[in-house]
Amino acid sequence: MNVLAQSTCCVNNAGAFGDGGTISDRALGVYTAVFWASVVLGVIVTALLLYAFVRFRRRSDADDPPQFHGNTRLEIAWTLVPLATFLSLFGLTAANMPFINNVHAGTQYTVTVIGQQFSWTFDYGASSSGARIRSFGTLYLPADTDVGLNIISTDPPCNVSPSVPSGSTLAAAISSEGCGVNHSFFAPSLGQQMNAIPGDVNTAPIQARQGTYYGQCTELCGVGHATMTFVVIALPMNQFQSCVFGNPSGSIDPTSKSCTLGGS
Ligand SMILES: [Cu+2]
Repeated sequence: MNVLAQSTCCVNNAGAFGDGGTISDRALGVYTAVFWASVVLGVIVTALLLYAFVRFRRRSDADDPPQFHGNTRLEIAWTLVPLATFLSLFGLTAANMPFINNVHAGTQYTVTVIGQQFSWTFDYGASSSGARIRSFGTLYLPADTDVGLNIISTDPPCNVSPSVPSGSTLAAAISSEGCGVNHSFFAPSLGQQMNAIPGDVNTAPIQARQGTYYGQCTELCGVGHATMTFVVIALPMNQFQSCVFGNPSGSIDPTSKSCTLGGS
């Protein structure tokens, strides 16, 4: 519902090929390099195959096409060229993984992302009055600024159905196992995805250009899984400050001007 309620102003690409920020830029850069390397390799291999089909085909029943065995130069070439190709693509991927996975050095803002059945809460710390500063269903970010995410799941609750006799083996099994539910924070156009696992804190960096982005839970977590959507709004820094930290009581008013893009 909150997705539909958003204004159509400033909505960025919601797909996985969005250019939402520096992290998605890196992911897209690796993807593009791998894609074009695959296209070039595919064209070369297809051309060589077609050439070999035609050039070395059997022309008649009596014809014995030329046989190749132990052509050392050919064998070295078709071993080294793919090896060098795949090692360089592996190197490119491995070199970019820390930037995509690890909270960047010097990051000043940390937001705790709380997944629960079936919604997302975002916690920005304590206000001057000691109250938690939280937003629900919408993650506010300062634009063009590195932010660290601590991603957790607060599920259980472990609700044993009243139809299961209390004290029974079944009730004990339900309450001791299988209550913890994983969620997964996924903001495709910002190039970030991380599981939310009960009892664990997973960290991830996030960075967004000014705009509105959509996200969703990507870990099947129960009957309301499909409703676990969220919105990311990247505001200019001064707007972000007054939207999130401007109220001593800690509350964030999503309808306020400071929390609205283009509001100021
Ligand atoms: Cu889910």
